[in-house]
Amino acid sequence: MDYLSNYINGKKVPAKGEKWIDVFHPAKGKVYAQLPDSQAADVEEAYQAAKAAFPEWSNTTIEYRSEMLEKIASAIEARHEELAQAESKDNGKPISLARRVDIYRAAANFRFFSKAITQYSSEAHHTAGMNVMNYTIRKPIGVVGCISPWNLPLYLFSWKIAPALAAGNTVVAKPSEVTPYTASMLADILDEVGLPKGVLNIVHGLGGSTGQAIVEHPDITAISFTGGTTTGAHIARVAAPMFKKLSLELGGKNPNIIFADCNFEQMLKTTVQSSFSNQGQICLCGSRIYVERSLYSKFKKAFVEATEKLRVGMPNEDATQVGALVSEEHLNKVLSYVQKAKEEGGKILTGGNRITKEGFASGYFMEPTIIELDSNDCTINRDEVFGPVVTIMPFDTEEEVLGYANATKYGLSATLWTENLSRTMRMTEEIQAGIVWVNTWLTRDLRTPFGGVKASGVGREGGFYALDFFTEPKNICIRF
Ligand code: TXE
Repeated sequence: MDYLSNYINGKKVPAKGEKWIDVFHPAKGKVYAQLPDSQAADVEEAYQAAKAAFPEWSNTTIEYRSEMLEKIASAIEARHEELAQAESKDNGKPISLARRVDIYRAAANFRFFSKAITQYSSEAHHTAGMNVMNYTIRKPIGVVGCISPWNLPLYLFSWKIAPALAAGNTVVAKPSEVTPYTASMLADILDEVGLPKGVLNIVHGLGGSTGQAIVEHPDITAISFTGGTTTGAHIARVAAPMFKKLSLELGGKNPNIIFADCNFEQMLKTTVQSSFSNQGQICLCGSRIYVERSLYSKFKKAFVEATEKLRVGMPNEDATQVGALVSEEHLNKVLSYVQKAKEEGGKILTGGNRITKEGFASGYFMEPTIIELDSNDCTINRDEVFGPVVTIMPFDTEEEVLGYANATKYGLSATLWTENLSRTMRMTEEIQAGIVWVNTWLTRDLRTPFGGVKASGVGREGGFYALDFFTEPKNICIRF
């Protein structure tokens, strides 16, 4: 059994209390590690370390911070396989995905922001005719809080930490209690590269204790959070009276809109990925699939066939395409949505069940599931399910499908498949989402704004948007 520790002031330290939380191996349904449930006193210790480190870190040169992040990126790459194995074990995701996406991107996040910060510059506004010059400097905020979820553990942890550090802040960070392992491995990497002590502090524990203590801390004045919409709303309520700066990346219920003129093969291949990658546990997965009626029966047959060919298997096997869901509680939640969909008239075209065959019974495996609907007005098309479950439904007109796409409280991403340029321009303008992919999915350029509208969040991450979030602009106006 592994016991994880907090990483505060450059050292692995035990939490002050005695409360421990089990960490499960989702493919086996067994506890393999424990992490401390850190309380307010532990967060305070982390805050004090970050506060003490701030003056020096925020006054280092950009080149120095850039080099530090670069070293972290290289150290992650050097341990790529070890980290990928750990992520796959902790989360249940296929090892191939952990290698190709999670750990690759964790290193890329540090490398990207090591470069982005060197291109981040101040603005000046010369007010001609008045002998006035305004210039705007961007100062780091101070001690900031980063709270991340379990679906892409190190990937999303680093997506917040890297820009926060690049901009000169010091950080108190909490990974998800469900998947804390790679964050604790990151602590070893920080030691190895010689990140000054106190610059990045990692505290483990439950959302309601450790996370809450970070959000409630009066002097942690900015919080970057990715997680569920309900948690995001709670964090916003706690933080608002203290006027904290908030970046909230929340849930999604993303439409995947397919027109008959699309490139069918490309669309089919990508739609299988956008439906079931990471067991459907990506906030960007396209969980509501709308298909133009003239293509509907061809699509339905081919999509069911392709889905049934997906190899559900042990996460550590190279050939596995779909692994285990992250926890039993989450699996049961996903299954309850399938049950509800059936009660509301949905027809299961494939899947729908927990996998209980030999070798799988104690793990949290579920069949990739397609549900056919005849109405958009049902729970499964309203709530974020966050599992290997998608719905399909035909449509006749652009106006009709736009209505379906926007009939949700969420607005994170959308995917559109068509070769018609005018339709693309019309639809992309009207779809309510922070990100619209056309004839592709999950294609990312780290410079672009990432985030959602409506209940999918507040603020944007990525590129200079993240650096804007993690700095405070100060305008200086000089008359000469
Ligand atoms: O997330 P939580 P959960 C969605 C998905 C999922 C649902 C709930 O639909 O089924 O959210 O998942 C910390 N103060 N997404 O409950 O609780 C928590 O410890 C401060 C979408 O696992 O939001 C963890 O570190 N922090 C999502 C982080 O918040 C608190 C990815 C996220 O956990 C806290 C994951 C509190 N009071 C789930 N309570 C996405 N957008 O990608 C919890 N936390």
